[in-house]
Amino acid sequence: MIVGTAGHIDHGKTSLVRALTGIDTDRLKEEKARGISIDLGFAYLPAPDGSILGFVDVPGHEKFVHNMLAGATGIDFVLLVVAADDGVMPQTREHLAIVDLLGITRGIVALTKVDLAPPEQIAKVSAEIARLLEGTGLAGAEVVAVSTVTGTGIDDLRQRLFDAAHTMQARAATERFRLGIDRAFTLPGAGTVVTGTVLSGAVSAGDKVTISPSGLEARVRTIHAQNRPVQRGVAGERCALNLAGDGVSKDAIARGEVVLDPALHAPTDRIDATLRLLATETKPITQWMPARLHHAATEVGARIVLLGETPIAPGTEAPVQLVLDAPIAAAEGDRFVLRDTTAQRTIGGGTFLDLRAPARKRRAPERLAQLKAHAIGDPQDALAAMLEIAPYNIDLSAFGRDRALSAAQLDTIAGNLGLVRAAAGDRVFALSSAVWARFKRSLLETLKQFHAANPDLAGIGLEKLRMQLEPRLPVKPFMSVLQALAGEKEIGLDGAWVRLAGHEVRLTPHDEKLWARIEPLIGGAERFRPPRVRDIAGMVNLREIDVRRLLKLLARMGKADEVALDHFFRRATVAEMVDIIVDLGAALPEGFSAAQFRDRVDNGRKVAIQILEFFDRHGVTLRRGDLRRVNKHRLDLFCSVAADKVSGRESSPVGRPDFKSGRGREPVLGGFDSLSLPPDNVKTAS
Ligand SMILES: Nc1nc2c(ncn2[C@@H]2O[C@H](COP(=O)(O)OP(=O)(O)OP(=O)(O)O)[C@@H](O)[C@H]2O)c(=O)[nH]1
Ligand SMILES: [Mg+2]
Repeated sequence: MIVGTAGHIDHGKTSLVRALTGIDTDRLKEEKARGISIDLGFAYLPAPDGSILGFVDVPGHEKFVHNMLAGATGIDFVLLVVAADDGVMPQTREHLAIVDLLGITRGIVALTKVDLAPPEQIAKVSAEIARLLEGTGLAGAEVVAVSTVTGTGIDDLRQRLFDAAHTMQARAATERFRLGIDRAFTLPGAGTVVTGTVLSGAVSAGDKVTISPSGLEARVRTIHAQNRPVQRGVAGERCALNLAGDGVSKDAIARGEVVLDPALHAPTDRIDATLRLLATETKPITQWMPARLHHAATEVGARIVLLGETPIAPGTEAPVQLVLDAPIAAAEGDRFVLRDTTAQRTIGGGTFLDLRAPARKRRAPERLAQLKAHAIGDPQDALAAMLEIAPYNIDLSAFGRDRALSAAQLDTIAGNLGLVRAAAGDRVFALSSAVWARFKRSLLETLKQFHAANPDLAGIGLEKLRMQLEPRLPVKPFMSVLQALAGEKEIGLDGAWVRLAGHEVRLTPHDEKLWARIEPLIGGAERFRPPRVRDIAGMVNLREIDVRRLLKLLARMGKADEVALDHFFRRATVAEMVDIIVDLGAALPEGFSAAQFRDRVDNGRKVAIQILEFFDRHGVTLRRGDLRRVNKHRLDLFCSVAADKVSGRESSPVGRPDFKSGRGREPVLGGFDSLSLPPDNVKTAS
């Protein structure tokens, strides 16, 4: 358990910690000289049950409230100190308000210096304290009268702290690791050391960590938890980490940064949150009001954007967007405190709801509905609620990261909810099974209607299809979902075209016969320089116009391509040429020339250039000067994208594509990384 002091200057916080632990936490020369605390002090006390209590002693001076804030995050238990002779004073109120805004509900009031106050004064201050605590999370807290001069109440108080620690439930360490840094220093012989409270998860010697927001990477060499050398530090413990790594030094690390699991490093400067304005404020919070934001041990300038209709009145709570001057490392559900720009008073605070807040449409009803779902504390309930509302899909990886969830936790939640997951690159998107069913119905119905209206087309373009479906999925999850459906043989994917599995464009018997005569002419040994429409017409003794009509029809069906005017190649030949340029590209990463391509297809300079220009138009090749490079994102355009071929190229992170499994082992679909060229926007040379 970590105990934090709170209270007005000179009320006896440091003296009390010393009486309880035997440790003087005022270490600084200036603190000694002035007789006040300036920065945080730390002490430890072994309990009879073998556990160790950590103490964070904070300064009471109004100028050092920012230091108090840095220490107050991460404490479990507050020791609110009120001097019996002085009574409740301004920083008694302010520290109490801060503790309350941080959501700390366990604590004891130490009524100090009772040797200096007569009984009636003690009674008066006790009543004052009871009134003060009313309406806060500490309402009804025990008040213990103590004196560090006479020793009154000290043993009793210590025992009560031991009892509290004994009943305190250890924080779960199942989430990913985060530690808010309150000190960074160099230890002779050891190197760089950072200290702070482990906010979530656990850390072990040897772990790789990232300092966020700076992004500095480090390795944990050794760990002290609650002042003892250990192999592993867990949530709720004060830890000192000895860090190693390139560029790791005390000057490269600042108080307020967070040491975290590298997977969590994603600083943000725009956060949607709930904000409660303290009842003691005299003015409401208005649009774009500036403030100082305190989170963990960090402090940053911020602007407040109201998400509700009206200014926030004192004593009330409302959703806001916080636009920060600099990015911070945070997690959803973290508490924050706001102070005024001159750092003279605390004005309010609240809870972070969404770390990826949008800059636009931030007050749209749809957005506010999402925010409501974000406000749900339990991650499984929150996720279920989010997937019930537009846009009906979520980047599951980002959701897990922003709540500091471990991979195992996220997996369990997705399994419990029966989510359908789609892998796209290093991200995993999720849909509820109900939305998935709706999406699939919409997809199959759209394809059916498209085929009915366009019987001679091979299929609908990917992007056109995506825009028509309900719900509309982002490109990446959309692609991996299609991929999975193709694997299930529900649909067919031919390059950038999508069709129902059963759909096949059929030529009339007459055209069929004609094609049987023409195909060998453009598909044989001369396939890289096939005859043009006019030559074919002569060879099969037909009118040019009839040959052109048939070949254009075949192009629409995806069986031929018009590479240059009246010059058609079989689709299979185009696919073969794509393989050739891939080959050339691999051999010549700086680019290949038209002559080098011509040598491979042996078809003469003019035709070779026309083919390359055709590829340029479709984005398959990228031309610079006389050289071309291959655009790997467009390679699917002319080949039939068999599902197994694609999933072989990029393996799915969890399992094989498997749509039919119900709850329990949920499917994660292998997917591809980029959307091929939307064919609806491509003009062929005709
Ligand atoms: N008579 C009496 N004096 C006390 C007692 N506790 C503390 N003092 C005195 O009160 C003064 C302030 O004590 P500190 O412990 O430094 O007070 P603090 O709350 O830590 O002050 P800041 O950290 O500066 O906010 C010192 O001179 C102490 O000796 C007590 O129980 N009785
Ligand atoms: Mg002090």
